[in-house]
Parts: sequence; structure tokens; C-alpha cells
Amino acid sequence: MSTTNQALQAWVEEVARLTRPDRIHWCDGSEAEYRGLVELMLGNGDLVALNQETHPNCYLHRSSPTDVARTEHLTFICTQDREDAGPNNNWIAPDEAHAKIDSLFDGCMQGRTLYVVPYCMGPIDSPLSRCGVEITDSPYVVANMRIMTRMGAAALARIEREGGFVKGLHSTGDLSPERRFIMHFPEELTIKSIGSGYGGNALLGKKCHALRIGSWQARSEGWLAEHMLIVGIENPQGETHYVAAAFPSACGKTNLAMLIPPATMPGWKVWTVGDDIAWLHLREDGRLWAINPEAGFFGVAPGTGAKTNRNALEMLDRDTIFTNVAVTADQQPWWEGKNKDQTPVIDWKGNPFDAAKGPAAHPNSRFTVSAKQCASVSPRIDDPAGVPISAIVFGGRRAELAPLVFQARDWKHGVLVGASVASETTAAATGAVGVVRRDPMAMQPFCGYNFADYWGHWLSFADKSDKLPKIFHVNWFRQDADGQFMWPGFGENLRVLKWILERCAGQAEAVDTPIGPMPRAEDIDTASLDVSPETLEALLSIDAGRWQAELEDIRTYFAKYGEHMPRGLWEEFERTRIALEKARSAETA
Ligand code: OXD
Ligand code: MN
Repeated sequence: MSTTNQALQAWVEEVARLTRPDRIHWCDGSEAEYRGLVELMLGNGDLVALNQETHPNCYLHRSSPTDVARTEHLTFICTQDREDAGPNNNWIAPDEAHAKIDSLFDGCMQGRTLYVVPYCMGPIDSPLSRCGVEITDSPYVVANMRIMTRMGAAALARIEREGGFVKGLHSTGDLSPERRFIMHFPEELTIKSIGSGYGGNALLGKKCHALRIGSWQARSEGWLAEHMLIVGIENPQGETHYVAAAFPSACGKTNLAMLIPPATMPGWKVWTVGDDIAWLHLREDGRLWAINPEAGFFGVAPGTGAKTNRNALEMLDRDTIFTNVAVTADQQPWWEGKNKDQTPVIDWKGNPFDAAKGPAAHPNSRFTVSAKQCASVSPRIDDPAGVPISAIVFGGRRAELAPLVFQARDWKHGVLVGASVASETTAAATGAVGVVRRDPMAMQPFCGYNFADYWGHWLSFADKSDKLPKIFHVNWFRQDADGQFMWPGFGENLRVLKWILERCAGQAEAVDTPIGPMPRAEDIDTASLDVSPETLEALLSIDAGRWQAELEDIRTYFAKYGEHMPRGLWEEFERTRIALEKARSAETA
């Protein structure tokens, strides 16, 4: 096969000259092609069949033990001007970056097949969608891309119609972390990734295209590419309102997107539009509309159980690729938090499980599954127009300080709230776990340009519409002095979303605090909720002194962005600082 798109044809030929594959395969995205890839991988050991009676069409992939998460220190934004990448990104000049990575691509596909993977991020017929082509030598990546994107003939046809596409070149190389780089060239709409076969490093449509290159395109075209789930909340009156929420990796986006309302809230329903990425566009009606550019979920397996996320658990019993989970004696997939009645026998590395050597499933083990398999999937997931967003929610994993929920005073203050997000690190990236770091808009690993310019872009929306979503901040992860979670989380989070949507409709009460309006305990629906009044009180209070210290930390962080910092953000910072100072002097007076 080949293509009528000259630029694509020429690029494939150029890559083939460099990488010297034995064969070239243009992917059509068909079922037969997928089956062929699965057979190939079952034959070469890339996949292991799971129990086909309990889990039809489910397979397990074990990645190299040194390739189990995104590697942020090996990820680069290669812009002509270093300032454009900003202090939030690693940077190498484009010429040097191309030379360095091309020398690793030289001859790397000898003996292998080069797959050309055309894909569309977003509904195939949506004007908001954008296409890309990934060239890869990994059949595992091709199979995952088929689940995660609209991949194959229809995407190629759109590329041939439209002309433009994002180029992504990927090879697993020798999987050595010493020869691993994930490089982005936003000015060339190009991605080059070598040395990893894992998740966001290798499935280039996801973080590399939909967020890093996407955020760059979004700024130049006037929209937003965000690390956000999209969820529809239907109230007992049958009205559905949509919320987009940004939390750092492995902080519960998938669980919130698939939330099951507690039995004590009859009549409520939740509709999943996306669990990781949202592309948001301002429409003529003045509202922000969101599409989910992905077609599947690449979710964290550990912690996914009947109590935490029954919708996810149930969608995983067929047509799923698992990566780095453990297996039971009868070859069923297993991970910590899945099912107490089953026991793991083989760990994620393929060795007999020994609890003394660590968890059975890798903490960042994953499932790849089509969104269509989720019981709560929204009927609007393929809507070319997307869904209108009523509320944007930011959040992090904070054992201390951040209350259960507060609202930003307005859009500009909301940008400060988003830019100030901090969270404890998780296993989704290599490095220490549990360390609080700044993760503005949950985009620290994913913003493809200077964060200060990105905040400026966010602020610019304030003048464009008076119907923008209201902005909130939540923290499901507060702990008491004994290290116990104070809020039950999961389905009960709907109580907080209910207050948020009532605020959007002008129906719920709040008290003003120096960090923004906050519900009183009586403003949250606590019918049959197992949380003591004292705990709720503590969850809904702020310590002005500690917030002052937090603000000083934020000041130090923002200062790194120097001249690029938008004045509007410093103005919001000052407003909050003065409000805290007043609250503090009232306390001590
Ligand atoms: C992800 C991540 O895989 O954020 O979604 O790491
Ligand atoms: Mn993510």
C-alpha cells in the first residue's frame, strides 16, 4: 500500500532509508490485521494469552523491567529558542536533537517490520480532531494504537483529504535507558521516540501528540489541550452537565470518569466521555466544548476493584491488553486491589510470586481497552461537536493543606488555582514516589511549551466570553494525624460534584474565604454519609498561616519563569496574598 499524500509517502521512504526495515506494512486498522498482530506476538512471546474462558481476547504483555513508566528526564522539547520550551521542559536545540536521535535510528529496524500507523485524535468526522501518523517497529504499539485511537484506513483518508498530519517516529531500539529519548519538535509538528516500548513514551498519539504537540497547536489556533477527564453528571431530573477535571497521573481520573453513584443518591447517573485528555474549544455560544481525542483507556490497574471502580473492572474481562500485571494459577490477570478471593502466582516479571520481593503487579501496570466497553460510556463520545463544559476541576494528591473543595473567584483566579496545583508524585513516572511537587494544571510532564506562556494563553480566554466554565479545586486525599484518609472518595465524590454543579447553576451556598468560596458542611449533601461532623468541618476549613507559607512557595516557583510570567497571574497572586494577610491579622487581633 501507499498513499496519495506526497509528504507522507516521502517521509515513509526517508525513514525507511534511515532505519532499514525488512518490510513496510501500512496499517488499515481492520480486525483481521489486529488478529494477525496478536498471533505474531503470541508466537514471539511479546504477548501471553490469558484465560480465554474467563477473559476472551485478553492478553498480557511484560515490558522490559527497566521500561515500566514514562521517563520525564529523557523527554525533550526541541524548539529553536530555548525560552519557548521554558523552565518546565528539558531542551535541546533541534539540529543537535535530530543528529543525536537519528544516529540511534540508523539501521535500527533491520530484521524488523516498519508499521505505518495513520490515526485520528478525536471523532473521525469532527472538525476539532487532528490526525497523525506513527511509524513504529513495535507490533505491541500498533495493537495499542488501534484501541486508543481511530486508527487505519479512515484516518488515512482524512489525512489525504486534509493534507496535514503530525509525524511520529518510534522504535523500541535496544530498550536501553542509556539510549532512550522522547523528543518533540513542535515547530515541525514532529515527534521522535526511541528506546522505550511503554505507554506514553511509545503510544505517540497520547501524551506526545495529544498533549505536548497538541498544547502547542492549541495555543497557535486558540484552543486548549489538557490533561483532563470529561464526565457527564445526570441529576434525578434527567439533566446532564459536563465536568472536565485535571489531576496528575495516577490520582484517580479514571475512577472519577467512571464513578458509580452511591446507593444513597438515587436517580443520579454518570456518563464517561474521557479519562485522560480533553481538547477544549470556545464556540460561538460562548461556551467551552470538549472532545476526548482518545478512543480507549490506558488505565492504571492496581487499585481497580469492585468497590473503587466496578465499571472499569467489568470492562476488563474481554478484548483487553494488560501490561505488567500478575497472573493467577488459572491465567487470569491479577493486581493489588483487584479481588481478595484470587491469589497471584506469577508476578509482573514472569517469576513465581514472592511477597517479600514486592508487589505482584507493577504499581504502574496498565490495561488498554476500548472506551466502548465501559458500561458508563457516554452516548456523546463520538459527537463531532463534543460536549459543553460547565465546570473545570483541578486537584492533586495532598495529605495536608488543601480542603476538600473550593471555588475560584472567577476565571482569572481559576488560572492561578490551576497554576498552583501541587501533588505527591506517583508510579506513573520513574523517580521517587510520594514527594510533593508543583504540577500546574496536572500538565508538568505534558505542556509542550513555556508554562508562563501557557498560563498567559489560559488567561486570554477571560476576555473572550462571559459563559466560561466555573473553576474549582478538590482534594480527595487529605489524611488525619494517624495517616488515615479523611474523605471516603470514589462514589462519594459525587456529593462534591453535586455542590459544584449547583454552584454553576447559582443554586448552592458558599462562604467566602481568602482562597475562594467554599461550602459549609451543611451545603454538601451528607445524607447517609459515614463521615463525622468534626471530620467534615476539618475537611472544609483552611489554615491561613499555612496557606501563607504555601503562597510563598508558589511565589518562588513562579519566579523561575521571570519575564515570561503574565502580569495577570501576579495580580491574582497578590489578591490572594492580601486576603490571607487580612484573615491572619483578624485571627491574631
Ligand atoms: C497516563 C499518565 O498514562 O498520565 O495517563 O501517565
Ligand atoms: Mn494521564
